[in-house]
Amino acid sequence: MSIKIALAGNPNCGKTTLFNDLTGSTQYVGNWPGVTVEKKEGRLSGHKDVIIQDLPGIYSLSPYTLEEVVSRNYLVNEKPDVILNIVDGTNIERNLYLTTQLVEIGLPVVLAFNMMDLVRKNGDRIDTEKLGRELGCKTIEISALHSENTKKAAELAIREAETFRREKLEGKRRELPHVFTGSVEHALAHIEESIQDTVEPENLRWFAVKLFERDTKATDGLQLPEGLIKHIDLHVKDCEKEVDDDAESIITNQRYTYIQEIVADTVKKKQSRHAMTT
Ligand code: GDP
Ligand code: MG
Ligand code: K
Repeated sequence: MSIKIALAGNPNCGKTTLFNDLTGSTQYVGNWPGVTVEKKEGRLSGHKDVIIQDLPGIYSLSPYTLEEVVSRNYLVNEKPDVILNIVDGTNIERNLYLTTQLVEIGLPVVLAFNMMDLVRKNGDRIDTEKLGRELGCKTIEISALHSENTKKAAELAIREAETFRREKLEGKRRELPHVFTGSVEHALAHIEESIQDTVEPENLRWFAVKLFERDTKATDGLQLPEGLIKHIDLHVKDCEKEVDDDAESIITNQRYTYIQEIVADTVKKKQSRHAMTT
């Protein structure tokens, strides 16, 4: 059975280094259809049935840059078997913003905490297992530059893809992290309910958040009836009134707040910036 692993992460998180390490000389380089964004694909060394798909480096899955749109269209429409999300261990807080979006898509996500050689050198501590439990992902610590645990990361992704496939057949649904506050969750629950006949159960959260944000690029393909879109918008407007902010900012701000909370609980920097400047 063939498996497709998509590599996703921020710019400079070490994606190319990992991709080269995993695929060796079996790379194919082209462009994504219709755009001059580089597309790189390769075969996992030693596994002829496993394809590694490199995605453009991105900070978010918002609709503003070509790279973001290419990445999310690929993940949502082509549906790789698993996402291997490379997280720069020296820059956790910024990197996890993308992670909170990736887990909503409804594909299994494995978190590879990269640059662990630097993290250790700096004397910082990251409870990667706890972060994984919080975000609902399997985790591994790697150093792509030193080929440390890279093969294991790919193998973990393969196992996750197989587990997810089995669970889907059994009709199991995975729990998502609790990112948003009550009034947002309330609106999202209503939206999910109103589109449950249109999208696959595991993709409900992704489309509900996109509809909440009025991200039409992501939701036009659903071809929802006009009346339903108006109905959804009433829930969004209620929430905007209650939180006193616009929908897109609400989602963005609550992601940041959530990440700050889980990072405060799991990442201990040896030297805080304050300690260094005083
Ligand atoms: P990309 O933008 O995500 O493709 O990142 P690159 O693979 O180009 O890596 C960015 C920089 O980080 C390069 O200078 C790499 O050599 C370096 N790098 C990647 N992985 C590691 C790692 O595990 N440890 C260290 N110390 N440097 C790394
Ligand atoms: Mg690169
Ligand atoms: K092209």
